[in-house]
Amino acid sequence: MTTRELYPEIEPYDHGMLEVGDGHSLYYEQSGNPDGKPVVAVHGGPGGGSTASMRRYFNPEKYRIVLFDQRGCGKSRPHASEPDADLSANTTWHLVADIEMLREHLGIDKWQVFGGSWGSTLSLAYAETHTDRVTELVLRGIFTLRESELRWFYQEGASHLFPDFWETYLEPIPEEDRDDLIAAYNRRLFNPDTAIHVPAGLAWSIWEASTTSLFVDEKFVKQAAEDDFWSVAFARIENHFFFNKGWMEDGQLIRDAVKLKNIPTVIVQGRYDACTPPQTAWDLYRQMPHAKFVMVPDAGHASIEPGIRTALMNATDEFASRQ
Ligand code: STX
Repeated sequence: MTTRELYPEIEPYDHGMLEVGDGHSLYYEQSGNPDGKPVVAVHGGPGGGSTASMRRYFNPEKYRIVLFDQRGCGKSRPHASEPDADLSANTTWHLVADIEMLREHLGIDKWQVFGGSWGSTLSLAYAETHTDRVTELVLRGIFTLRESELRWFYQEGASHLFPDFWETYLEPIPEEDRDDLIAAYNRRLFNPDTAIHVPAGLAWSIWEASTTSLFVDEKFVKQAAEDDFWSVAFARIENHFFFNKGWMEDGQLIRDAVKLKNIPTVIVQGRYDACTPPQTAWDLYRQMPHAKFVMVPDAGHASIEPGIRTALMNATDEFASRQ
């Protein structure tokens, strides 16, 4: 299969901070065509923050591209890497409400929702809550925060594929405390002592960075290892959401996907996705058979992998001219 390159780099024509309540202010930006079809790109993690490359999955002449940083990460404030960060007002449902507030703030009636990994989780939660605001869904590396999915990646499963990287993940946690690694990490990540939460944040983030692509993305691993500011916030936010099971019932997002039957949807999944294995994407597809399912045969989890990015761009191109 021929693969595509991303659209050229672009700069936002507008950006700002939106106060969403509870003392949180979110960074947002718009790029592409101000009169184009609106799309909101929902980043992963949670806690990953938006990146400039996320603008490049959309034809900039046809789309009005909205990116934002979810509570506590990226350029949003307060930042979750602060030693005594308080994440109590940072939950799935706060973020769903934030997306609605941003939509209203920008004067957008309906928009396409595009998200991978945790971005797919939040996109599903948003679309199932505000179904009439969503024109299309483009979802990748499907993650729905079920206990089985969390177990796979943080307790036992992916560990069997990456025994070498797993050792680094286990390092901050003493042997006698490994029965529930998400809980063990929770205690360390939220300890206000930097000598405790920084090493835990780095180890957690390095694990994820090491395992997201079919071939190890050394640049991403290096970033996770060197950027405490990013890694501590990423680890804390992810862990906080997973420790609390996303404030959802197990399987809720897949169960309620029947509500999405009128929303044109593309699901893009890497066959060798070790972070969010294809089972979840398949279970979702079974609940929304109207979706188009693209199984990329030679990819892992990351949106930037050639087969994944090509399938995503084909999807946004196909939807670009829908009214
Ligand atoms: N978390 C998967 C996820 O959403 C379980 C994710 N993994 N890496 C990312 O997001 C970034 C590339 C955004 C850092």
